[in-house]
Amino acid sequence: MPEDEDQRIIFHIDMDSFYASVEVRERPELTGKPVVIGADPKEGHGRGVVSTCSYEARAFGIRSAMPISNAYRKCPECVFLPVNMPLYSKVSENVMEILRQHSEKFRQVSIDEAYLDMSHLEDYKTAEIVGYRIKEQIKEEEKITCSVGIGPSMVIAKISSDYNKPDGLTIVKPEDVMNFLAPMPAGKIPGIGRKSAAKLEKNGIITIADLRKCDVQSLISAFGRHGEAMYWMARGTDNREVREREGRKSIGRQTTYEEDVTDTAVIMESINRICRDIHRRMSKQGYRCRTITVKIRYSGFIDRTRSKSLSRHTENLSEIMNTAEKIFEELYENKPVRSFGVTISGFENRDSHQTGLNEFLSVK
Ligand code: TTP
Ligand code: MG
Repeated sequence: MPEDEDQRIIFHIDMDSFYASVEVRERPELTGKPVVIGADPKEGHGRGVVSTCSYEARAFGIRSAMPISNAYRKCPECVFLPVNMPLYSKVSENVMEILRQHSEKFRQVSIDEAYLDMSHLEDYKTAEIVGYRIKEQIKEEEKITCSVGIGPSMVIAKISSDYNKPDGLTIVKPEDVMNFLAPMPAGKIPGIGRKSAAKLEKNGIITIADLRKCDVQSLISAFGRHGEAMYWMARGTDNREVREREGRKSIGRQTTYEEDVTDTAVIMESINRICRDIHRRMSKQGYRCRTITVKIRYSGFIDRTRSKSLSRHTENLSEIMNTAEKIFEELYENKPVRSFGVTISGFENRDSHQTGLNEFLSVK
């Protein structure tokens, strides 16, 4: 474990009722209504389950993974909508790009949640300000809310983002970790599912404070390898580092202008800056890319996206920049631009590449 373990500041960000929030954003007339996303309820005879539901629907006892027929029985007046995965994936990508701007140490863990190592902020006061800024940015750009947890390790950040949902922000400083965890049900610890929680309960272990009374050996004999992690997590200790998964599919960045922009020179400047940034991040991973995508968001949240695939992979910054400029010129409709982004994808490892004939000829 690094010596300055306690000094880390980790954020966990999780969107609130994600699929449902995106649907409500698309249909503002549903704001404040109980909305259920999942299988067709067929007036109570439908098969399949609830993917998620708005907080208003949760008040009726509806939950993720519940049979849709049950949900219908609990609240026939709910608005039932089918899952629109391409839409949620797009929103997720946009949110993740926003989060990535805040730290190089980033890890997406599901469609709607990610960790950031924000230790560079150095203190929790600044972390709080930045936490609220991230919430604002997501609300402003994607019109959905999220909950943020901030603490000295991934486990604390994760538990605290869930502590005050929806639209919450919870900070647990290192000195408060033990008290924060003590009264919580043991099942709050990641990896303690319903079965493990039941097994603990049989032995009189209900809260995390109870769990702390168990010695590490007995936890290992009862739960195997995970027993040791449980022992440490009950004390808020979790030395996992926030790292991006290998083999990511794209690297992108977008910029939102303070005021809508009509001057193409300003956008060309953004292309330059964004391409330098994503190129640097790609090189760090040891990748070359093949596809360049440009996204223009006009005022009024109208998005236009276009991609170009090169005839071969490249790690050349000017080639990426020129392609992005060309796409922009083709795509731009002379209207005020609210935000602008470039993404590169179609990666291969620099090392696995064999010199192509074109490249060979161009190296003089
Ligand atoms: P979650 O973050 O677990 O749930 P949520 O965002 O809907 O609500 P919360 O405010 O409590 O965070 O999951 C993210 C999305 O994943 C969710 O919107 C829908 C999908 N999902 C399923 O499809 N099935 C499931 O059982 C769960 C838990 C989630
Ligand atoms: Mg969520």
